[in-house]
Amino acid sequence: MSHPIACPALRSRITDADSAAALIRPGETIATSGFTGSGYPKAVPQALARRMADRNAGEGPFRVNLWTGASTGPELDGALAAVDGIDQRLPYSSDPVAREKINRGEINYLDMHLSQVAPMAWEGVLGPLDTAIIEVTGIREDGALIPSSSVGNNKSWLDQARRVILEVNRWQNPAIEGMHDIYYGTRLPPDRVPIPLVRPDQRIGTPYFACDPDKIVAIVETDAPDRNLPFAAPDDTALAIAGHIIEFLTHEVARGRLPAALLPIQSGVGNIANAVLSGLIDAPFEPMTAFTEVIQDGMIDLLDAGKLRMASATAFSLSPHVAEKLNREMESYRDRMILRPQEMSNHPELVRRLGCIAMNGLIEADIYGNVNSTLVMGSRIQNGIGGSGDFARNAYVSIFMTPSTAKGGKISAIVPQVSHVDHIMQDVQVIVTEQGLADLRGLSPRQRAKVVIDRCAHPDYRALLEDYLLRAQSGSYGLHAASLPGEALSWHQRFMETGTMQQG
Ligand code: 0RQ
Repeated sequence: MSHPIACPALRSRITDADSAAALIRPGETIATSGFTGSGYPKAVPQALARRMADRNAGEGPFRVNLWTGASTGPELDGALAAVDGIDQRLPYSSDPVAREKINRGEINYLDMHLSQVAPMAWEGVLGPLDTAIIEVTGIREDGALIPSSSVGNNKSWLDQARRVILEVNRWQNPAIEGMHDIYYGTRLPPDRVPIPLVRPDQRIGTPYFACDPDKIVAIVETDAPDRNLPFAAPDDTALAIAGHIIEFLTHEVARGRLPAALLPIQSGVGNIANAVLSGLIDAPFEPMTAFTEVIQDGMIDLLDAGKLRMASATAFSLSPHVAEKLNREMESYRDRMILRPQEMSNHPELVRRLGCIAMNGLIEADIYGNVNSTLVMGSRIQNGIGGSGDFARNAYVSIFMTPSTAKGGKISAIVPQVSHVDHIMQDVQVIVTEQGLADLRGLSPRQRAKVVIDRCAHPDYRALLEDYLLRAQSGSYGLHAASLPGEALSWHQRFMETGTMQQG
């Protein structure tokens, strides 16, 4: 395809970003492409932010509701948040400017399970959708849209929006065409039927989005890479965590509880998750598959090493140099990757059926194995629950990993009681820190507490946790999961008052 916009009828809608952004009115709900910093629109949101800034200086506030797939890039979340342009935001955001405004109570942030966003939008409970702004790689002659480096909720946004603005990004290699699998078989109950996917490498849809051409009001051409932060090189902590997980998986294979090639792996966001993937290169498992949400650098390494046969996800989440390499060599990767709508990549039915090995990060875990992934000190949003809940509850093995301390040792990641619960103890089977791995399967809360403290807590906090548990086990209202409510969150209180969870 020589010109990325091959559909003659749609070429007449090509315009500039300012004209496209001028179609959006204050108070609208806009839904965009974009998932973990890939495939988000880059020009129209910045033009919209300029309009908002102008209007804020004159006529008064210009804000919109912003729905996406997950996190986007500084040109979208960052630009709109900086001009106070976001009223409501869903479902996952990691932008530092937006985070600050959410935590100041200036943005209404709906932190939702990523698999549930599209179905809830279809139910109508989120309200009507005015404008979809979707990045695509190209438009075929018949009007079908070639997706970009993420799929996210694009299919649903294109279907539901009253009008559609497309950004056609020439930066994306046209060889990406054919990588995507867009399933159009979803329905609301009572018409919902089983999803016919039984292997991670299976295609059940079409490579393209369909969109009513009458709804497409503007097409803007861009030529810009996704902007993602590079992953940090794995440090000793990340390497130790990776080592514990690989030892555990090796043991599970030896016991006959996992096949030699493992089950499809899911890996969360962040440096530790990426380090674990890199660590799998030297592990004996092959050929692995991935049924996950994002494809990070570590997965590309595994594909390159021949350890990973294929990866199914909804988006890339790559360091800039790896994104460039992938884009350059797209032809050689295309048939080993499938990008699906996030409703499919994270679908509980599929995660359960395929038996994923889920590996996600956490903020803090308590001695019983309840996990907080989202709220620092119980109130300050970090990013959001993302897909961690979609996978954790339904996985074959649900692993959570973290350094045992944060903020230079001033915070223990293992606490008497989590200050907020995202994943209840029933959804948390294994906890790993650089100190060790706690396999909590088959253990009661009393047994869990001992294993979590012994294996996962940092030595600086171990004695404090043992002391708490001992006293709780004599002074608690019940002894099933002993707790001292007046003291359980005192570590957090101490941190907020003194800057450390350590005792004076
Ligand atoms: O803050 O950046 O200011 O230094 O949290 O922590 O240790 O770099 O870890 O990058 O793996 O992220 C849970 C946030 C971990 C991530 C979380 C502070 C710490 C640092 C990041 P700074 P690290 P990671 C599917 C899976 C939810 C979504 C999910 C996440 C920052 O994994 O967002 O799992 N998970 N999705 O200092 C205070 C603590 C802390 C703490 C860490 N106990 N107290 N601050 N931090 N622990 C993929 C998707 O859904 C898209």
